[in-house]
Amino acid sequence: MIDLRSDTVTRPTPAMRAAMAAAEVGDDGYGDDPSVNALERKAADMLGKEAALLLPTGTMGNITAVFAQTGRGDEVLVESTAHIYRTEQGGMASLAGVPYRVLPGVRGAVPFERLQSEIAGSGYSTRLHPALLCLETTHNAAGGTVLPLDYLAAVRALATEHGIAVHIDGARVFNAAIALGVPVAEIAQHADTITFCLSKGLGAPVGSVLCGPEAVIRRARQTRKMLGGTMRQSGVLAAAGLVALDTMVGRLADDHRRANHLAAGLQAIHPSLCETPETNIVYVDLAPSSLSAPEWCQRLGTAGITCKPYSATQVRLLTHADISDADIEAALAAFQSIWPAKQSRAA
Ligand code: TLP
Repeated sequence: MIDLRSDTVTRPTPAMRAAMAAAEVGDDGYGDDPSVNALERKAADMLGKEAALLLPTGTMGNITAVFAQTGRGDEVLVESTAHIYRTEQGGMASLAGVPYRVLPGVRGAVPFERLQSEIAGSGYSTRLHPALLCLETTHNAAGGTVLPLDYLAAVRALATEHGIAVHIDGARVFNAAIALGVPVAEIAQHADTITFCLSKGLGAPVGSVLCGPEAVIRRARQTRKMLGGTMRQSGVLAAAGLVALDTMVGRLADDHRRANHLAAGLQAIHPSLCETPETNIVYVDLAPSSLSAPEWCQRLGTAGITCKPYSATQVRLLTHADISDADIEAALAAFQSIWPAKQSRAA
Protein backbone atom coordinates (compact mmCIF):
# COMPACT_ATOMS: atom_id res chain seq x y z
CA MET A 1 0.00 0.00 0.00
CA ILE A 2 1.09 3.55 -0.72
CA ASP A 3 0.36 5.33 2.55
CA LEU A 4 -0.32 9.05 2.09
CA ARG A 5 -2.20 9.60 5.38
CA SER A 6 0.66 11.39 7.09
CA ASP A 7 4.43 11.72 7.32
CA THR A 8 4.07 10.11 10.75
CA VAL A 9 3.75 6.71 9.04
CA THR A 10 7.43 6.60 8.06
CA ARG A 11 9.32 3.59 9.36
CA PRO A 12 12.79 3.94 10.91
CA THR A 13 15.61 3.62 8.37
CA PRO A 14 18.14 0.76 8.63
CA ALA A 15 20.68 3.28 10.00
CA MET A 16 18.19 4.27 12.72
CA ARG A 17 17.54 0.66 13.64
CA ALA A 18 21.28 -0.02 13.84
CA ALA A 19 21.84 3.07 15.99
CA MET A 20 18.97 2.06 18.27
CA ALA A 21 20.42 -1.41 18.75
CA ALA A 22 23.86 -0.01 19.55
CA ALA A 23 22.73 2.98 21.62
CA GLU A 24 24.53 3.77 24.84
CA VAL A 25 21.82 4.28 27.42
CA GLY A 26 21.26 5.26 31.04
CA ASP A 27 18.31 6.39 33.16
CA ASP A 28 17.15 9.70 31.73
CA GLY A 29 15.07 10.25 34.89
CA TYR A 30 18.47 10.85 36.55
CA GLY A 31 19.76 12.75 33.52
CA ASP A 32 22.32 10.08 32.71
CA ASP A 33 21.31 8.74 29.36
CA PRO A 34 24.23 9.78 27.12
CA SER A 35 22.26 9.37 23.90
CA VAL A 36 19.39 11.55 25.17
CA ASN A 37 21.86 14.14 26.39
CA ALA A 38 23.62 14.12 23.00
CA LEU A 39 20.32 14.53 21.16
CA GLU A 40 19.19 17.38 23.40
CA ARG A 41 22.54 19.16 22.96
CA LYS A 42 22.49 18.70 19.20
CA ALA A 43 18.89 19.88 18.88
CA ALA A 44 19.55 22.96 21.02
CA ASP A 45 22.61 23.82 18.93
CA MET A 46 20.84 23.32 15.61
CA LEU A 47 17.96 25.53 16.69
CA GLY A 48 20.24 28.10 18.31
CA LYS A 49 18.74 27.67 21.78
CA GLU A 50 20.38 27.23 25.19
CA ALA A 51 18.76 23.92 26.03
CA ALA A 52 16.42 21.20 24.81
CA LEU A 53 14.18 18.46 26.18
CA LEU A 54 13.19 15.17 24.54
CA LEU A 55 9.51 14.34 24.87
CA PRO A 56 7.46 11.41 23.59
CA THR A 57 5.22 13.52 21.32
CA GLY A 58 4.71 16.92 19.76
CA THR A 59 1.49 17.29 21.72
CA MET A 60 3.36 16.86 24.99
CA GLY A 61 6.05 19.27 23.77
CA ASN A 62 3.47 21.95 23.05
CA ILE A 63 1.54 21.60 26.30
CA THR A 64 4.81 21.52 28.23
CA ALA A 65 5.81 24.82 26.59
CA VAL A 66 2.46 26.31 27.65
CA PHE A 67 2.88 25.11 31.25
CA ALA A 68 6.44 26.44 31.39
CA GLN A 69 5.55 29.93 30.17
CA THR A 70 2.13 30.72 31.63
CA GLY A 71 0.43 30.89 35.01
CA ARG A 72 -2.96 31.67 36.56
CA GLY A 73 -4.56 34.80 35.14
CA ASP A 74 -2.71 34.44 31.85
CA GLU A 75 -4.05 33.64 28.44
CA VAL A 76 -2.62 32.21 25.25
CA LEU A 77 -3.09 33.80 21.83
CA VAL A 78 -3.47 31.25 19.08
CA GLU A 79 -4.51 31.08 15.43
CA SER A 80 -7.90 29.46 14.92
CA THR A 81 -6.78 26.41 12.93
CA ALA A 82 -3.57 25.75 14.86
CA HIS A 83 -2.89 22.13 15.76
CA ILE A 84 -2.35 23.05 19.42
CA TYR A 85 -5.85 24.53 19.55
CA ARG A 86 -7.82 22.21 17.28
CA THR A 87 -6.16 18.83 17.51
CA GLU A 88 -4.57 18.48 20.95
CA GLN A 89 -7.70 17.72 22.94
CA GLY A 90 -7.93 21.12 24.60
CA GLY A 91 -4.89 20.48 26.77
CA MET A 92 -4.10 24.18 27.15
CA ALA A 93 -7.40 24.64 28.98
CA SER A 94 -8.00 21.25 30.55
CA LEU A 95 -4.44 20.47 31.67
CA ALA A 96 -2.59 23.78 31.91
CA GLY A 97 -5.75 25.67 32.94
CA VAL A 98 -4.97 28.58 30.62
CA PRO A 99 -7.73 30.21 28.59
CA TYR A 100 -6.96 31.09 25.01
CA ARG A 101 -7.94 33.78 22.57
CA VAL A 102 -8.45 32.32 19.13
CA LEU A 103 -7.66 34.60 16.20
CA PRO A 104 -8.48 34.00 12.53
CA GLY A 105 -5.55 33.48 10.21
CA VAL A 106 -4.76 33.64 6.53
CA ARG A 107 -2.71 30.66 5.34
CA GLY A 108 -1.94 29.95 8.98
CA ALA A 109 -0.83 33.48 9.91
CA VAL A 110 -2.86 35.91 12.01
CA PRO A 111 -2.55 39.20 10.07
CA PHE A 112 -0.01 41.42 11.84
CA GLU A 113 -2.44 44.36 12.23
CA ARG A 114 -5.03 42.07 13.85
CA LEU A 115 -2.44 40.81 16.28
CA GLN A 116 -1.41 44.36 17.04
CA SER A 117 -4.96 45.46 17.81
CA GLU A 118 -5.68 42.35 19.90
CA ILE A 119 -2.57 42.90 21.97
CA ALA A 120 -3.21 46.65 22.32
CA GLY A 121 -6.72 45.85 23.58
CA SER A 122 -5.25 43.63 26.29
CA GLY A 123 -3.88 46.66 28.13
CA TYR A 124 -7.16 47.28 29.97
CA SER A 125 -7.02 46.24 33.60
CA THR A 126 -10.08 44.00 33.31
CA ARG A 127 -8.50 41.83 30.62
CA LEU A 128 -6.47 38.69 31.00
CA HIS A 129 -2.75 39.03 30.41
CA PRO A 130 -1.66 37.37 27.17
CA ALA A 131 1.49 35.60 28.32
CA LEU A 132 2.13 33.43 25.30
CA LEU A 133 1.58 33.60 21.56
CA CYS A 134 1.58 30.25 19.75
CA LEU A 135 2.58 30.12 16.09
CA GLU A 136 2.80 27.09 13.80
CA THR A 137 5.19 26.57 10.88
CA THR A 138 4.77 24.72 8.66
CA HIS A 139 1.07 25.13 9.28
CA ASN A 140 -0.67 21.80 9.04
CA ALA A 141 -4.32 22.76 8.53
CA ALA A 142 -3.42 25.60 6.16
CA GLY A 143 -1.73 23.08 3.84
CA GLY A 144 1.87 22.96 5.05
CA THR A 145 2.29 26.71 4.60
CA VAL A 146 5.45 28.43 5.78
CA LEU A 147 5.40 31.55 7.95
CA PRO A 148 7.62 34.18 6.24
CA LEU A 149 10.73 35.25 8.17
CA ASP A 150 9.81 38.94 8.09
CA TYR A 151 6.39 38.10 9.56
CA LEU A 152 8.05 36.08 12.33
CA ALA A 153 10.48 38.91 13.07
CA ALA A 154 7.73 41.53 13.25
CA VAL A 155 5.49 39.35 15.43
CA ARG A 156 8.34 38.53 17.80
CA ALA A 157 9.23 42.21 18.19
CA LEU A 158 5.59 43.05 18.91
CA ALA A 159 5.28 40.24 21.43
CA THR A 160 8.52 41.13 23.20
CA GLU A 161 7.46 44.77 23.43
CA HIS A 162 4.36 43.62 25.35
CA GLY A 163 6.06 41.01 27.52
CA ILE A 164 4.54 38.10 25.61
CA ALA A 165 6.59 34.96 25.00
CA VAL A 166 6.43 33.29 21.58
CA HIS A 167 6.18 29.53 21.14
CA ILE A 168 6.45 27.94 17.71
CA ASP A 169 4.82 24.59 17.13
CA GLY A 170 7.49 23.55 14.68
CA ALA A 171 6.39 19.94 14.31
CA ARG A 172 7.53 20.36 10.69
CA VAL A 173 9.91 23.31 11.12
CA PHE A 174 12.64 21.51 9.17
CA ASN A 175 10.25 21.42 6.20
CA ALA A 176 9.80 25.17 6.67
CA ALA A 177 13.58 25.70 6.78
CA ILE A 178 14.10 23.65 3.62
CA ALA A 179 11.31 25.55 1.84
CA LEU A 180 12.84 28.88 2.86
CA GLY A 181 16.37 27.70 2.11
CA VAL A 182 17.68 28.79 5.51
CA PRO A 183 19.17 27.00 8.53
CA VAL A 184 16.41 26.11 11.00
CA ALA A 185 17.94 28.48 13.59
CA GLU A 186 16.89 31.42 11.40
CA ILE A 187 13.28 30.48 12.07
CA ALA A 188 13.79 29.49 15.70
CA GLN A 189 15.47 32.81 16.54
CA HIS A 190 12.03 34.43 16.35
CA ALA A 191 10.63 32.31 19.19
CA ASP A 192 11.36 31.86 22.88
CA THR A 193 10.52 28.18 22.63
CA ILE A 194 10.00 25.81 19.72
CA THR A 195 9.02 22.16 19.44
CA PHE A 196 9.90 19.99 16.50
CA CYS A 197 9.00 16.38 15.75
CA LEU A 198 11.52 13.67 14.98
CA SER A 199 8.68 11.32 14.14
CA LYS A 200 7.24 13.09 11.09
CA GLY A 201 9.20 13.92 7.94
CA LEU A 202 12.48 13.18 9.72
CA GLY A 203 11.42 9.55 9.91
CA ALA A 204 12.34 8.63 13.50
CA PRO A 205 9.94 6.25 15.22
CA VAL A 206 9.17 8.37 18.30
CA GLY A 207 9.99 11.72 19.79
CA SER A 208 9.75 15.48 19.76
CA VAL A 209 12.11 18.07 21.14
CA LEU A 210 11.31 21.31 22.95
CA CYS A 211 14.07 23.90 22.66
CA GLY A 212 14.41 27.19 24.51
CA PRO A 213 16.16 29.11 27.27
CA GLU A 214 17.82 27.09 30.05
CA ALA A 215 15.39 28.35 32.73
CA VAL A 216 12.29 27.51 30.68
CA ILE A 217 13.61 24.06 29.82
CA ARG A 218 14.30 23.44 33.53
CA ARG A 219 10.63 24.15 34.27
CA ALA A 220 9.60 22.10 31.25
CA ARG A 221 11.55 19.14 32.62
CA GLN A 222 9.37 19.27 35.78
CA THR A 223 6.21 19.54 33.70
CA ARG A 224 7.27 16.56 31.60
CA LYS A 225 7.58 14.59 34.86
CA MET A 226 4.12 15.74 35.97
CA LEU A 227 2.62 14.64 32.66
CA GLY A 228 4.24 11.23 32.92
CA GLY A 229 6.60 11.91 30.06
CA THR A 230 9.91 11.23 31.80
CA MET A 231 11.28 8.11 30.20
CA ARG A 232 14.14 5.90 31.29
CA GLN A 233 16.51 4.28 28.76
CA SER A 234 15.08 6.58 26.11
CA GLY A 235 18.51 6.66 24.50
CA VAL A 236 17.19 3.93 22.20
CA LEU A 237 14.80 6.55 20.84
CA ALA A 238 17.29 9.40 20.96
CA ALA A 239 19.74 7.34 18.91
CA ALA A 240 17.22 7.21 16.06
CA GLY A 241 16.58 10.92 16.55
CA LEU A 242 20.28 11.69 16.13
CA VAL A 243 20.34 9.73 12.87
CA ALA A 244 17.23 11.64 11.79
CA LEU A 245 18.92 15.00 12.38
CA ASP A 246 22.11 13.83 10.65
CA THR A 247 20.59 12.19 7.59
CA MET A 248 16.97 13.12 7.03
CA VAL A 249 16.81 16.92 6.90
CA GLY A 250 18.19 17.59 3.41
CA ARG A 251 16.01 14.96 1.78
CA LEU A 252 12.80 16.80 2.82
CA ALA A 253 13.29 18.72 -0.46
CA ASP A 254 12.37 15.47 -2.26
CA ASP A 255 9.10 15.29 -0.33
CA HIS A 256 8.30 18.86 -1.35
CA ARG A 257 9.12 18.16 -5.00
CA ARG A 258 6.90 15.08 -4.94
CA ALA A 259 4.03 16.92 -3.27
CA ASN A 260 4.34 19.56 -5.95
CA HIS A 261 4.22 16.92 -8.68
CA LEU A 262 1.24 15.26 -7.03
CA ALA A 263 -0.60 18.58 -6.88
CA ALA A 264 0.21 19.39 -10.51
CA GLY A 265 -1.13 15.99 -11.59
CA LEU A 266 -4.32 16.48 -9.58
CA GLN A 267 -4.77 19.98 -11.00
CA ALA A 268 -4.47 18.44 -14.46
CA ILE A 269 -7.42 16.18 -13.59
CA HIS A 270 -9.42 19.17 -12.35
CA PRO A 271 -7.92 22.62 -11.76
CA SER A 272 -9.70 23.28 -8.47
CA LEU A 273 -8.77 19.98 -6.79
CA CYS A 274 -5.90 21.46 -4.78
CA GLU A 275 -3.51 24.35 -4.33
CA THR A 276 0.17 24.14 -5.16
CA PRO A 277 1.84 23.15 -1.87
CA GLU A 278 4.77 24.97 -0.29
CA THR A 279 5.98 21.82 1.45
CA ASN A 280 4.74 18.22 1.77
CA ILE A 281 1.00 18.57 2.52
CA VAL A 282 -1.70 18.55 -0.16
CA TYR A 283 -5.34 19.06 0.73
CA VAL A 284 -7.53 17.73 -2.07
CA ASP A 285 -11.00 19.24 -2.28
CA LEU A 286 -13.12 16.68 -4.06
CA ALA A 287 -16.25 18.83 -4.09
CA PRO A 288 -16.19 19.03 -7.92
CA SER A 289 -16.69 15.26 -8.00
CA SER A 290 -19.85 13.37 -7.14
CA LEU A 291 -18.21 11.13 -4.56
CA SER A 292 -17.70 12.03 -0.92
CA ALA A 293 -14.24 12.01 0.65
CA PRO A 294 -14.95 8.70 2.46
CA GLU A 295 -16.06 7.14 -0.84
CA TRP A 296 -12.90 8.40 -2.53
CA CYS A 297 -10.74 6.95 0.25
CA GLN A 298 -12.51 3.63 -0.02
CA ARG A 299 -11.95 3.47 -3.81
CA LEU A 300 -8.39 4.71 -3.57
CA GLY A 301 -7.80 2.03 -0.94
CA THR A 302 -8.93 -0.63 -3.41
CA ALA A 303 -6.41 0.84 -5.85
CA GLY A 304 -3.60 0.51 -3.27
CA ILE A 305 -3.56 4.09 -1.97
CA THR A 306 -4.14 4.61 1.75
CA CYS A 307 -5.59 7.97 2.71
CA LYS A 308 -8.11 9.37 5.17
CA PRO A 309 -10.99 11.80 4.77
CA TYR A 310 -10.22 15.19 6.27
CA SER A 311 -13.79 16.46 5.89
CA ALA A 312 -16.87 15.41 3.93
CA THR A 313 -15.22 16.56 0.72
CA GLN A 314 -11.52 16.81 1.55
CA VAL A 315 -8.68 14.34 1.68
CA ARG A 316 -5.24 15.24 3.04
CA LEU A 317 -2.21 13.69 1.32
CA LEU A 318 1.35 13.86 2.62
CA THR A 319 4.59 12.92 0.97
CA HIS A 320 7.38 11.46 3.09
CA ALA A 321 10.52 9.34 3.08
CA ASP A 322 8.65 6.13 2.25
CA ILE A 323 6.98 7.62 -0.85
CA SER A 324 8.83 7.40 -4.18
CA ASP A 325 8.33 9.06 -7.55
CA ALA A 326 6.68 5.85 -8.74
CA ASP A 327 4.26 5.99 -5.80
CA ILE A 328 3.19 9.48 -6.84
CA GLU A 329 2.58 8.27 -10.40
CA ALA A 330 0.56 5.36 -9.01
CA ALA A 331 -1.50 7.71 -6.82
CA LEU A 332 -2.20 9.99 -9.79
CA ALA A 333 -3.18 7.03 -11.94
CA ALA A 334 -5.58 5.90 -9.19
CA PHE A 335 -7.20 9.34 -8.98
CA GLN A 336 -7.46 9.45 -12.75
CA SER A 337 -9.04 6.00 -12.96
CA ILE A 338 -11.66 6.75 -10.30
CA TRP A 339 -12.49 10.21 -11.64
CA PRO A 340 -14.37 9.31 -14.88
CA ALA A 341 -16.36 6.57 -13.13
CA LYS A 342 -17.52 9.10 -10.65
CA GLN A 343 -18.38 11.66 -13.29
CA SER A 344 -20.45 9.19 -15.25
CA ARG A 345 -22.27 8.22 -12.06
CA ALA A 346 -23.04 11.90 -11.54
CA ALA A 347 -24.37 12.10 -15.07
N1 TLP B 1 0.01 15.93 13.43
C1 TLP B 1 -0.44 14.65 12.99
C2 TLP B 1 -1.74 14.31 13.69
O1 TLP B 1 -2.54 15.43 13.87
C3 TLP B 1 -2.54 13.25 13.14
C4 TLP B 1 -0.49 14.64 11.48
O2 TLP B 1 -0.65 13.56 10.92
O3 TLP B 1 -0.34 15.69 10.86
N2 TLP B 1 1.81 20.00 15.75
C5 TLP B 1 1.52 19.77 14.45
C6 TLP B 1 1.58 20.90 13.50
C7 TLP B 1 1.17 18.49 14.04
O4 TLP B 1 0.86 18.28 12.76
C8 TLP B 1 1.14 17.44 14.98
C9 TLP B 1 0.74 16.05 14.60
C10 TLP B 1 1.46 17.74 16.31
C11 TLP B 1 1.79 19.03 16.65
C12 TLP B 1 1.41 16.69 17.41
O5 TLP B 1 2.40 15.74 17.27
P1 TLP B 1 2.23 14.31 17.96
O6 TLP B 1 1.34 13.50 17.06
O7 TLP B 1 3.62 13.80 18.04
O8 TLP B 1 1.63 14.52 19.30
